Amino acid sequence: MTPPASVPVSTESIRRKVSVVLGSQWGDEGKGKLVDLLAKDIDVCVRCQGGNNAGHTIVVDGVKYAFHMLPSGLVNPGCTAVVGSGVVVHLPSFFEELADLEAKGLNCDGRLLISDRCHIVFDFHQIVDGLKEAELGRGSIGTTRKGIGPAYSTKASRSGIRIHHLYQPEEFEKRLRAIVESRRKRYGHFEYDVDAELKKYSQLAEKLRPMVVDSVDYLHTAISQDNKKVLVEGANALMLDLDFGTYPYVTSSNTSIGGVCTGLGFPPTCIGNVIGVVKAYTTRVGGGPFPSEQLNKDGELLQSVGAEYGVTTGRPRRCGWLDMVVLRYSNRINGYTSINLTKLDVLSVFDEIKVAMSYEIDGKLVNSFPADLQKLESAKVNYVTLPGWKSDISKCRTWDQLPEACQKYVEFIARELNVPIEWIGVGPGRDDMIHIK
Ligand code: 2SA
Ligand code: GDP
Ligand code: MG
Repeated sequence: MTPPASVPVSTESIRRKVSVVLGSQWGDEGKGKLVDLLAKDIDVCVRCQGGNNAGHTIVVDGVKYAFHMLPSGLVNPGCTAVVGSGVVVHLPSFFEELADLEAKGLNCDGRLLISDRCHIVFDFHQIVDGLKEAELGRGSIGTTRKGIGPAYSTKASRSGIRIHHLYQPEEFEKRLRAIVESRRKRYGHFEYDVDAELKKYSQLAEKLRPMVVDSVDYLHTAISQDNKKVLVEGANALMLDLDFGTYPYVTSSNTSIGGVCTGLGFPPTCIGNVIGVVKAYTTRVGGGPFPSEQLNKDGELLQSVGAEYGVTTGRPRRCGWLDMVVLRYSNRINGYTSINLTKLDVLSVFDEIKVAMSYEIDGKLVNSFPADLQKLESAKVNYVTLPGWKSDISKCRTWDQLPEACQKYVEFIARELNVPIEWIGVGPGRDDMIHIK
Protein backbone atom coordinates (compact mmCIF):
# COMPACT_ATOMS: atom_id res chain seq x y z
CA MET A 1 0.00 0.00 0.00
CA THR A 2 1.35 3.49 -0.87
CA PRO A 3 1.78 5.62 2.25
CA PRO A 4 -0.06 8.96 2.39
CA ALA A 5 1.84 11.85 0.81
CA SER A 6 2.82 13.48 4.09
CA VAL A 7 4.70 10.42 5.40
CA PRO A 8 8.30 10.06 4.27
CA VAL A 9 9.04 6.62 2.84
CA SER A 10 11.97 6.20 5.25
CA THR A 11 14.12 8.45 7.38
CA GLU A 12 16.97 7.58 4.98
CA SER A 13 15.22 9.61 2.29
CA ILE A 14 15.61 12.82 4.29
CA ARG A 15 19.01 12.14 5.82
CA ARG A 16 21.44 15.10 5.65
CA LYS A 17 19.42 16.80 2.91
CA VAL A 18 19.32 20.20 4.60
CA SER A 19 22.27 22.64 4.74
CA VAL A 20 22.45 25.38 7.33
CA VAL A 21 24.25 28.74 7.51
CA LEU A 22 24.71 30.09 11.05
CA GLY A 23 26.31 33.17 12.59
CA SER A 24 29.11 32.12 14.92
CA GLN A 25 29.72 35.33 16.90
CA TRP A 26 27.39 38.25 17.75
CA GLY A 27 25.89 38.62 14.29
CA ASP A 28 26.63 40.56 11.09
CA GLU A 29 29.32 38.12 10.06
CA GLY A 30 28.13 38.24 6.45
CA LYS A 31 25.60 35.38 6.45
CA GLY A 32 23.43 36.98 3.77
CA LYS A 33 26.28 37.10 1.28
CA LEU A 34 27.07 33.38 1.71
CA VAL A 35 23.39 32.41 1.52
CA ASP A 36 23.09 34.33 -1.75
CA LEU A 37 26.17 32.58 -3.11
CA LEU A 38 24.92 29.11 -2.16
CA ALA A 39 21.37 29.84 -3.29
CA LYS A 40 22.32 29.47 -6.96
CA ASP A 41 22.51 25.70 -6.37
CA ILE A 42 19.53 25.29 -4.05
CA ASP A 43 15.78 25.12 -4.54
CA VAL A 44 14.39 26.35 -1.24
CA CYS A 45 15.83 28.96 1.16
CA VAL A 46 14.25 29.08 4.62
CA ARG A 47 14.35 31.30 7.70
CA CYS A 48 13.72 29.43 10.95
CA GLN A 49 13.87 32.06 13.74
CA GLY A 50 14.04 35.76 14.55
CA GLY A 51 12.12 38.41 12.67
CA ASN A 52 12.88 41.74 11.07
CA ASN A 53 15.53 42.48 13.71
CA ALA A 54 17.97 40.77 11.33
CA GLY A 55 19.77 42.67 8.61
CA HIS A 56 21.42 40.65 5.87
CA THR A 57 23.20 42.59 3.14
CA ILE A 58 23.79 41.31 -0.37
CA VAL A 59 25.62 43.23 -3.04
CA VAL A 60 25.14 42.02 -6.63
CA ASP A 61 26.53 44.00 -9.58
CA GLY A 62 26.70 47.10 -7.38
CA VAL A 63 23.03 46.80 -6.27
CA LYS A 64 22.63 46.52 -2.50
CA TYR A 65 19.76 44.47 -1.05
CA ALA A 66 18.93 44.60 2.68
CA PHE A 67 16.98 41.59 3.89
CA HIS A 68 15.34 41.66 7.32
CA MET A 69 12.69 38.96 7.55
CA LEU A 70 12.60 37.50 4.07
CA PRO A 71 15.12 34.80 3.11
CA SER A 72 18.14 36.15 1.20
CA GLY A 73 17.89 33.30 -1.34
CA LEU A 74 15.21 35.38 -3.11
CA VAL A 75 17.88 37.22 -5.08
CA ASN A 76 18.31 34.00 -7.08
CA PRO A 77 15.32 33.68 -9.43
CA GLY A 78 15.23 29.87 -9.21
CA CYS A 79 14.90 29.86 -5.44
CA THR A 80 11.67 29.57 -3.46
CA ALA A 81 11.79 31.34 -0.10
CA VAL A 82 9.97 30.10 2.99
CA VAL A 83 9.43 32.04 6.21
CA GLY A 84 9.36 29.09 8.63
CA SER A 85 7.18 28.60 11.71
CA GLY A 86 9.81 29.76 14.21
CA VAL A 87 9.93 33.25 12.70
CA VAL A 88 7.91 36.08 14.24
CA VAL A 89 6.36 38.27 11.56
CA HIS A 90 5.37 41.93 11.53
CA LEU A 91 3.13 41.85 8.47
CA PRO A 92 3.33 45.55 7.46
CA SER A 93 7.14 45.21 7.45
CA PHE A 94 6.89 41.92 5.55
CA PHE A 95 5.02 43.64 2.70
CA GLU A 96 7.29 46.72 2.81
CA GLU A 97 10.36 44.53 2.48
CA LEU A 98 8.76 42.67 -0.41
CA ALA A 99 7.84 45.94 -2.16
CA ASP A 100 11.42 47.24 -1.71
CA LEU A 101 12.82 44.10 -3.31
CA GLU A 102 10.36 44.25 -6.18
CA ALA A 103 11.21 47.93 -6.71
CA LYS A 104 14.83 46.79 -7.19
CA GLY A 105 13.70 44.47 -9.95
CA LEU A 106 13.26 41.16 -8.09
CA ASN A 107 10.18 39.28 -9.18
CA CYS A 108 9.08 37.26 -6.14
CA ASP A 109 5.74 36.15 -7.57
CA GLY A 110 4.79 32.65 -6.47
CA ARG A 111 8.13 31.98 -4.77
CA LEU A 112 7.58 33.47 -1.34
CA LEU A 113 5.76 31.32 1.21
CA ILE A 114 5.00 31.74 4.89
CA SER A 115 4.15 29.16 7.54
CA ASP A 116 0.66 29.18 9.00
CA ARG A 117 2.32 28.56 12.39
CA CYS A 118 4.36 31.82 12.47
CA HIS A 119 3.48 34.13 15.33
CA ILE A 120 2.50 37.68 14.47
CA VAL A 121 4.38 40.73 15.79
CA PHE A 122 1.92 43.59 16.26
CA ASP A 123 2.70 47.29 16.61
CA PHE A 124 1.88 46.99 20.33
CA HIS A 125 4.78 44.51 20.67
CA GLN A 126 7.07 47.19 19.26
CA ILE A 127 5.64 49.76 21.66
CA VAL A 128 6.22 47.35 24.56
CA ASP A 129 9.78 46.69 23.32
CA GLY A 130 10.49 50.41 23.72
CA LEU A 131 8.77 50.59 27.13
CA LYS A 132 10.75 47.60 28.42
CA GLU A 133 14.01 49.12 27.25
CA ALA A 134 13.11 52.43 28.93
CA GLU A 135 12.35 50.54 32.19
CA LEU A 136 15.78 48.90 32.08
CA GLY A 137 17.47 52.32 31.72
CA ARG A 138 21.26 52.01 31.75
CA GLY A 139 21.01 48.22 31.78
CA SER A 140 18.93 48.12 28.59
CA ILE A 141 19.58 45.31 26.11
CA GLY A 142 19.94 47.63 23.13
CA THR A 143 17.25 45.85 21.13
CA THR A 144 16.31 46.76 17.59
CA ARG A 145 12.86 47.78 18.96
CA LYS A 146 11.18 45.59 16.38
CA GLY A 147 9.03 43.91 19.04
CA ILE A 148 10.91 40.61 18.84
CA GLY A 149 11.27 39.93 22.60
CA PRO A 150 7.65 40.89 23.43
CA ALA A 151 6.34 38.74 20.54
CA TYR A 152 8.29 35.66 21.65
CA SER A 153 7.14 36.34 25.25
CA THR A 154 3.52 36.33 24.06
CA LYS A 155 4.20 33.07 22.20
CA ALA A 156 5.77 31.43 25.27
CA SER A 157 2.89 32.59 27.46
CA ARG A 158 0.50 30.84 25.02
CA SER A 159 -1.52 33.93 24.25
CA GLY A 160 0.04 34.57 20.84
CA ILE A 161 -1.69 35.04 17.51
CA ARG A 162 -0.50 32.93 14.64
CA ILE A 163 -0.89 33.36 10.88
CA HIS A 164 -3.75 30.81 10.71
CA HIS A 165 -5.71 32.97 13.20
CA LEU A 166 -5.94 35.62 10.48
CA TYR A 167 -8.53 33.37 8.83
CA GLN A 168 -10.55 32.86 12.02
CA PRO A 169 -11.77 36.48 12.51
CA GLU A 170 -13.63 35.94 15.77
CA GLU A 171 -10.78 34.11 17.44
CA PHE A 172 -8.32 36.71 16.07
CA GLU A 173 -10.31 39.61 17.55
CA LYS A 174 -10.80 37.89 20.90
CA ARG A 175 -7.12 37.12 21.24
CA LEU A 176 -5.96 40.59 20.12
CA ARG A 177 -8.26 42.41 22.56
CA ALA A 178 -7.19 40.14 25.44
CA ILE A 179 -3.48 40.50 24.88
CA VAL A 180 -3.60 44.30 24.43
CA GLU A 181 -5.59 44.58 27.65
CA SER A 182 -3.08 42.46 29.53
CA ARG A 183 -0.13 44.50 28.17
CA ARG A 184 -1.90 47.73 29.25
CA LYS A 185 -2.34 46.30 32.73
CA ARG A 186 1.38 45.66 32.88
CA TYR A 187 2.71 48.82 31.17
CA GLY A 188 -0.06 51.36 31.75
CA HIS A 189 -2.08 52.94 28.98
CA PHE A 190 -0.36 53.30 25.60
CA GLU A 191 -1.85 54.59 22.35
CA TYR A 192 -3.02 51.67 20.25
CA ASP A 193 -6.20 51.59 18.21
CA VAL A 194 -7.41 47.98 18.30
CA ASP A 195 -10.38 48.62 15.97
CA ALA A 196 -8.13 50.18 13.33
CA GLU A 197 -5.71 47.28 13.75
CA LEU A 198 -8.49 44.73 13.21
CA LYS A 199 -9.47 46.46 9.98
CA LYS A 200 -5.88 46.64 8.80
CA TYR A 201 -5.29 42.95 9.53
CA SER A 202 -8.40 41.80 7.68
CA GLN A 203 -6.92 43.45 4.55
CA LEU A 204 -3.43 42.09 5.20
CA ALA A 205 -4.90 38.60 5.63
CA GLU A 206 -6.29 38.63 2.09
CA LYS A 207 -3.05 39.96 0.64
CA LEU A 208 -1.13 37.21 2.42
CA ARG A 209 -3.50 34.32 1.68
CA PRO A 210 -1.78 33.00 -1.49
CA MET A 211 1.54 32.71 0.35
CA VAL A 212 0.35 30.80 3.43
CA VAL A 213 1.38 27.15 3.64
CA ASP A 214 1.70 24.31 6.11
CA SER A 215 5.48 24.60 6.08
CA VAL A 216 6.08 21.24 7.78
CA ASP A 217 4.29 19.49 4.94
CA TYR A 218 5.83 21.75 2.29
CA LEU A 219 9.42 21.32 3.49
CA HIS A 220 9.22 17.59 4.17
CA THR A 221 7.63 16.96 0.77
CA ALA A 222 10.33 19.12 -0.83
CA ILE A 223 13.19 17.05 0.57
CA SER A 224 11.68 13.56 0.70
CA GLN A 225 9.63 13.37 -2.48
CA ASP A 226 10.76 16.17 -4.74
CA ASN A 227 14.46 15.74 -3.89
CA LYS A 228 14.83 19.49 -3.51
CA LYS A 229 17.86 21.09 -1.90
CA VAL A 230 17.00 23.16 1.15
CA LEU A 231 19.20 25.82 2.72
CA VAL A 232 18.42 27.30 6.12
CA GLU A 233 19.47 30.91 6.70
CA GLY A 234 20.25 31.52 10.36
CA ALA A 235 19.64 35.03 11.66
CA ASN A 236 21.49 36.83 14.48
CA ALA A 237 24.17 34.49 15.89
CA LEU A 238 25.23 31.97 18.53
CA MET A 239 26.27 34.51 21.17
CA LEU A 240 22.79 36.08 20.90
CA ASP A 241 21.06 32.70 21.45
CA LEU A 242 18.40 32.83 24.17
CA ASP A 243 19.91 29.83 25.99
CA PHE A 244 23.61 29.89 25.14
CA GLY A 245 24.33 33.57 24.48
CA THR A 246 25.33 36.32 26.90
CA TYR A 247 21.95 36.24 28.68
CA PRO A 248 20.11 38.56 29.20
CA TYR A 249 21.93 40.48 26.45
CA VAL A 250 20.57 38.18 23.77
CA THR A 251 17.73 38.02 21.32
CA SER A 252 14.63 35.99 22.18
CA SER A 253 15.02 33.04 19.80
CA ASN A 254 17.33 30.05 19.48
CA THR A 255 19.88 31.23 16.98
CA SER A 256 21.90 28.03 17.42
CA ILE A 257 21.49 24.77 15.50
CA GLY A 258 18.60 23.75 17.78
CA GLY A 259 16.54 26.62 16.38
CA VAL A 260 16.65 24.93 12.96
CA CYS A 261 14.83 21.85 14.30
CA THR A 262 12.36 23.70 16.55
CA GLY A 263 11.76 26.47 14.03
CA LEU A 264 11.10 24.23 11.04
CA GLY A 265 10.03 20.83 12.31
CA PHE A 266 13.05 19.03 10.84
CA PRO A 267 14.60 16.20 12.84
CA PRO A 268 18.38 16.57 13.49
CA THR A 269 19.07 13.67 11.09
CA CYS A 270 17.93 15.90 8.19
CA ILE A 271 20.83 18.26 8.75
CA GLY A 272 23.98 17.79 6.68
CA ASN A 273 26.31 20.75 6.24
CA VAL A 274 26.44 23.32 9.01
CA ILE A 275 28.42 26.30 7.76
CA GLY A 276 29.61 28.69 10.44
CA VAL A 277 30.12 32.26 9.30
CA VAL A 278 33.06 33.79 11.16
CA LYS A 279 34.02 37.43 10.80
CA ALA A 280 37.85 37.76 10.81
CA TYR A 281 37.47 40.05 13.85
CA THR A 282 34.49 40.51 16.21
CA THR A 283 31.61 42.99 16.33
CA ARG A 284 28.57 43.38 18.51
CA VAL A 285 25.67 45.82 18.32
CA GLY A 286 23.66 46.63 21.43
CA GLY A 287 24.57 46.16 25.10
CA GLY A 288 26.26 43.28 26.88
CA PRO A 289 29.69 41.82 27.47
CA PHE A 290 32.32 41.71 24.76
CA PRO A 291 35.66 40.51 26.18
CA SER A 292 37.85 41.22 23.13
CA GLU A 293 36.31 44.67 22.47
CA GLN A 294 38.87 47.35 21.60
CA LEU A 295 37.85 50.74 22.93
CA ASN A 296 40.86 52.32 21.26
CA LYS A 297 42.33 53.19 17.84
CA ASP A 298 42.27 49.52 16.74
CA GLY A 299 38.54 49.30 17.45
CA GLU A 300 37.95 52.60 15.63
CA LEU A 301 39.91 51.36 12.62
CA LEU A 302 37.93 48.10 12.46
CA GLN A 303 34.72 50.13 12.69
CA SER A 304 35.60 52.57 9.91
CA VAL A 305 37.37 50.21 7.49
CA GLY A 306 34.76 47.49 8.06
CA ALA A 307 31.88 50.02 7.70
CA GLU A 308 30.36 48.52 10.83
CA TYR A 309 26.85 49.99 11.10
CA GLY A 310 23.62 48.12 11.84
CA VAL A 311 21.64 47.24 8.71
CA THR A 312 18.32 47.58 10.52
CA THR A 313 18.93 50.45 12.94
CA GLY A 314 22.04 52.17 11.53
CA ARG A 315 23.71 51.95 14.96
CA PRO A 316 27.54 51.84 15.00
CA ARG A 317 28.76 48.35 15.89
CA ARG A 318 31.25 47.80 18.69
CA CYS A 319 34.49 46.23 17.40
CA GLY A 320 37.29 44.03 18.71
CA TRP A 321 39.69 41.21 17.86
CA LEU A 322 38.75 37.67 16.95
CA ASP A 323 37.96 35.62 20.05
CA MET A 324 38.81 31.91 20.01
CA VAL A 325 37.03 31.32 23.35
CA VAL A 326 33.81 32.47 21.68
CA LEU A 327 34.50 30.45 18.53
CA ARG A 328 35.39 27.19 20.33
CA TYR A 329 32.19 27.51 22.36
CA SER A 330 30.19 28.34 19.25
CA ASN A 331 31.63 25.33 17.39
CA ARG A 332 30.85 22.99 20.32
CA ILE A 333 27.19 23.98 20.21
CA ASN A 334 26.65 24.25 16.46
CA GLY A 335 29.12 21.60 15.21
CA TYR A 336 30.34 23.40 12.10
CA THR A 337 31.27 21.18 9.17
CA SER A 338 33.00 24.10 7.44
CA ILE A 339 33.59 27.81 7.86
CA ASN A 340 33.19 30.94 5.81
CA LEU A 341 35.75 33.42 7.12
CA THR A 342 34.53 36.89 6.15
CA LYS A 343 35.85 40.44 5.95
CA LEU A 344 39.46 39.28 5.93
CA ASP A 345 40.18 42.26 3.64
CA VAL A 346 39.38 44.62 6.55
CA LEU A 347 42.43 43.36 8.48
CA SER A 348 44.78 44.39 5.65
CA VAL A 349 45.34 47.79 7.33
CA PHE A 350 46.96 46.37 10.47
CA ASP A 351 50.70 45.85 11.10
CA GLU A 352 49.85 43.26 13.71
CA ILE A 353 46.66 41.34 14.45
CA LYS A 354 45.65 40.07 17.84
CA VAL A 355 43.51 37.04 18.63
CA ALA A 356 41.98 36.36 22.06
CA MET A 357 43.01 32.82 23.05
CA SER A 358 41.85 32.32 26.65
CA TYR A 359 40.19 33.97 29.65
CA GLU A 360 41.50 33.90 33.21
CA ILE A 361 39.01 34.32 36.04
CA ASP A 362 40.29 34.49 39.63
CA GLY A 363 43.71 33.44 38.32
CA LYS A 364 42.37 30.29 36.62
CA LEU A 365 41.97 29.57 32.91
CA VAL A 366 38.35 28.84 32.04
CA ASN A 367 37.38 25.85 29.87
CA SER A 368 34.35 27.37 28.23
CA PHE A 369 32.49 30.65 27.81
CA PRO A 370 31.18 31.54 31.30
CA ALA A 371 27.46 31.97 32.04
CA ASP A 372 27.97 34.44 34.88
CA LEU A 373 28.39 37.93 33.41
CA GLN A 374 29.88 39.33 36.61
CA LYS A 375 32.65 36.73 36.46
CA LEU A 376 33.05 37.40 32.75
CA GLU A 377 33.52 41.09 33.44
CA SER A 378 36.47 40.30 35.72
CA ALA A 379 38.10 38.01 33.13
CA LYS A 380 41.63 38.72 31.98
CA VAL A 381 41.81 38.09 28.24
CA ASN A 382 45.04 36.53 26.93
CA TYR A 383 45.97 37.41 23.34
CA VAL A 384 48.38 36.08 20.77
CA THR A 385 49.83 38.57 18.25
CA LEU A 386 50.17 37.56 14.63
CA PRO A 387 51.90 39.50 11.84
CA GLY A 388 49.70 41.48 9.44
CA TRP A 389 50.13 41.39 5.64
CA LYS A 390 49.59 45.09 4.86
CA SER A 391 48.52 44.62 1.27
CA ASP A 392 45.22 44.75 -0.61
CA ILE A 393 43.69 41.28 -0.88
CA SER A 394 40.33 42.38 -2.28
CA LYS A 395 41.20 41.22 -5.82
CA CYS A 396 42.45 37.78 -4.70
CA ARG A 397 40.26 34.93 -5.96
CA THR A 398 42.40 31.89 -5.15
CA TRP A 399 44.19 30.70 -2.03
CA ASP A 400 47.59 31.01 -3.72
CA GLN A 401 47.02 34.72 -4.43
CA LEU A 402 46.77 35.52 -0.71
CA PRO A 403 49.96 36.84 0.95
CA GLU A 404 51.77 34.31 3.15
CA ALA A 405 51.00 36.11 6.44
CA CYS A 406 47.34 36.16 5.48
CA GLN A 407 47.35 32.41 4.71
CA LYS A 408 48.96 31.86 8.10
CA TYR A 409 46.17 33.81 9.84
CA VAL A 410 43.54 31.67 8.10
CA GLU A 411 45.40 28.42 8.83
CA PHE A 412 45.78 29.44 12.47
CA ILE A 413 41.99 29.77 12.86
CA ALA A 414 41.25 26.50 11.03
CA ARG A 415 43.81 24.65 13.19
CA GLU A 416 42.56 26.13 16.45
CA LEU A 417 38.96 25.15 15.63
CA ASN A 418 39.77 21.96 13.78
CA VAL A 419 37.21 22.90 11.12
CA PRO A 420 38.06 23.47 7.44
CA ILE A 421 37.72 27.01 6.11
CA GLU A 422 35.96 26.58 2.79
CA TRP A 423 35.19 30.18 1.85
CA ILE A 424 37.08 33.43 2.49
CA GLY A 425 35.37 36.78 2.03
CA VAL A 426 37.57 39.57 0.64
CA GLY A 427 34.92 42.20 -0.10
CA PRO A 428 31.15 42.85 0.07
CA GLY A 429 30.29 41.84 -3.54
CA ARG A 430 28.91 38.44 -4.53
CA ASP A 431 32.14 37.65 -6.38
CA ASP A 432 34.48 38.82 -3.63
CA MET A 433 34.97 35.33 -2.29
CA ILE A 434 37.67 32.66 -2.40
CA HIS A 435 36.28 29.12 -2.50
CA ILE A 436 38.72 26.46 -1.34
CA LYS A 437 37.45 23.14 -2.66
P1 2SA B 1 16.24 42.15 19.56
O1 2SA B 1 15.81 43.32 18.75
O2 2SA B 1 15.33 41.87 20.73
O3 2SA B 1 16.53 40.92 18.76
O4 2SA B 1 17.65 42.61 20.23
C1 2SA B 1 18.29 41.80 21.20
C2 2SA B 1 19.78 41.79 21.00
O5 2SA B 1 20.08 41.16 19.74
C3 2SA B 1 20.88 42.02 18.98
N1 2SA B 1 20.53 41.92 17.56
C4 2SA B 1 21.42 42.02 16.58
N2 2SA B 1 22.77 42.03 16.60
C5 2SA B 1 23.38 42.18 15.41
N3 2SA B 1 22.73 42.39 14.22
C6 2SA B 1 21.39 42.37 14.19
N4 2SA B 1 20.72 42.79 13.09
C7 2SA B 1 20.91 44.18 12.59
C8 2SA B 1 22.08 44.22 11.61
C9 2SA B 1 21.10 45.08 13.81
C10 2SA B 1 20.95 46.59 13.63
O6 2SA B 1 22.17 43.34 10.77
O7 2SA B 1 22.93 45.13 11.67
O8 2SA B 1 20.65 47.12 12.58
O9 2SA B 1 21.11 47.27 14.69
C11 2SA B 1 20.67 42.13 15.38
N5 2SA B 1 19.35 42.01 15.68
C12 2SA B 1 19.27 41.87 17.03
C13 2SA B 1 20.53 43.44 19.47
O10 2SA B 1 21.51 44.38 19.14
C14 2SA B 1 20.40 43.19 20.95
O11 2SA B 1 21.68 43.17 21.53
P1 GDP C 1 24.70 39.30 8.24
O1 GDP C 1 23.70 39.88 9.21
O2 GDP C 1 25.53 38.23 8.84
O3 GDP C 1 24.10 38.88 6.93
O4 GDP C 1 25.70 40.49 7.89
P2 GDP C 1 25.35 42.04 7.61
O5 GDP C 1 24.83 42.18 6.24
O6 GDP C 1 24.57 42.60 8.74
O7 GDP C 1 26.78 42.70 7.75
C1 GDP C 1 27.87 42.29 6.99
C2 GDP C 1 28.39 43.49 6.17
O8 GDP C 1 29.68 43.17 5.64
C3 GDP C 1 27.51 43.81 4.97
O9 GDP C 1 27.59 45.19 4.74
C4 GDP C 1 28.18 43.04 3.83
O10 GDP C 1 27.96 43.62 2.55
C5 GDP C 1 29.64 43.16 4.22
N1 GDP C 1 30.49 42.00 3.84
C6 GDP C 1 30.16 40.69 3.81
N2 GDP C 1 31.27 39.96 3.53
C7 GDP C 1 32.29 40.84 3.38
C8 GDP C 1 33.70 40.68 3.13
O11 GDP C 1 34.24 39.60 3.00
N3 GDP C 1 34.44 41.86 3.10
C9 GDP C 1 33.87 43.08 3.28
N4 GDP C 1 34.69 44.16 3.24
N5 GDP C 1 32.56 43.26 3.53
C10 GDP C 1 31.81 42.14 3.58
MG1 MG D 1 23.15 41.66 10.05
